[in-house]
Amino acid sequence: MATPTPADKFTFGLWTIGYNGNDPFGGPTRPHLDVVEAVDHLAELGAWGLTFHDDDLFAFGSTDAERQAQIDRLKQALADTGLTVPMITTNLFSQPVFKDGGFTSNDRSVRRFALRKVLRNLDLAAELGATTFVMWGGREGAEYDAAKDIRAALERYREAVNLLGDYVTDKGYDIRFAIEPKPNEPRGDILLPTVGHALAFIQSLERPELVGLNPEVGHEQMAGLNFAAGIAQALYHGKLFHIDLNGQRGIKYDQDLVFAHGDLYNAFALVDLLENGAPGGGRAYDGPRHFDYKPSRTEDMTGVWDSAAANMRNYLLLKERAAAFRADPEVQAALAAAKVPELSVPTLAEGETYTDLLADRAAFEDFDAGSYFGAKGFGFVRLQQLATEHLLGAR
Ligand code: 3MF
Ligand code: MG
Ligand code: MG
Ligand code: MG
Repeated sequence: MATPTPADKFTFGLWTIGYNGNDPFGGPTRPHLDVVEAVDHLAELGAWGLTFHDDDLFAFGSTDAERQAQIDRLKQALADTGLTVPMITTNLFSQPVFKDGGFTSNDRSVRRFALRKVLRNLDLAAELGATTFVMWGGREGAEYDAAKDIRAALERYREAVNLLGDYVTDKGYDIRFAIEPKPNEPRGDILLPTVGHALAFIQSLERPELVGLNPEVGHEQMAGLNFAAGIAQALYHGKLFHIDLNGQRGIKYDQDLVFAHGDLYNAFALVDLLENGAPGGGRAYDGPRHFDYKPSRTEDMTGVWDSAAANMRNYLLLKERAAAFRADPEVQAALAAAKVPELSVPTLAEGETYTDLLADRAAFEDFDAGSYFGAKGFGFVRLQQLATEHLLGAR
């Protein structure tokens, strides 16, 4: 049951399984992972797709021939295994040229170079059939307030995304953009730090319909936010275009643990939402279940592949737990007692106006607000205990 198949739509970044252990305090602890080996292993494990940054596949500064050779090797591996490339993204953060950002660098010539790098990668996305183009603006930010005019930076960000929207539209590409918020790291503060900031920014664009979100579990949790709740709001606005699944334990550096190795309750709520959260039940999100994690630098290559499998297994186990939770008659009774379904009933009757509300004595004059003291508890704790027991496999 908890064995992944391509129908589950599990995808991995090449930079995830390919993480060599390099961190700010120490060098690599593992060898380089070749893309063909990555594709073969992922296919064996039951994954559906691979994603990558341009620089993951071919080194920055590659000649056209070197670049093409790597693209061809990837294409052959995809043809041999049936793996897909549903999303690609551009690295605008590793090279020295991007030390003050790409789209929002104070240096105009860097911004023009960044746009050219992304346009080139959009052509590759179209060539490989990727329909989502993620944009994580890791270096779009600052450490010092006087160093960055935030309103000008947002205007340049907007200029860039508008141009990319024009490009895919004119080219007829079937590609949508997904902005990935993150509060900090590597910059002291990053622009569009949370789901909420990004949602507001998207509404300022010329083609907002082309742009959505790629929220990451750990990124929202680094800001102390509830990830599942953020995803619910992204879904509410029709903006969940992609998702980065991983684990994070509290407000600290970006841990990128295996999915469910962080806040397990929130992972449970998230899977329940994605799998059962459509209005009336069923999948609320049908896109890739994309893992953006880092196999800890303590692990050898066996540990890398074990951790890749663990991401998928944990998702499927939580999916089973969430299905059992929903099917449990005691849970259904507890949900009803907690009035969870009642929140879907509009507060006003059909056609009712504020005049009608003001005339309704039962709503105010005759309403016994005091009767709530010591009575009419919602039973949310009982509901959470039932969730806990399902999560622990006790029911
Ligand atoms: C960094 C990230 C990024 C993005 C990637 C786009 C390197 O914290 O999460 O991974 O996910 O650039 O998908
Ligand atoms: Mg991340
Ligand atoms: Mg992360
Ligand atoms: Mg990410």
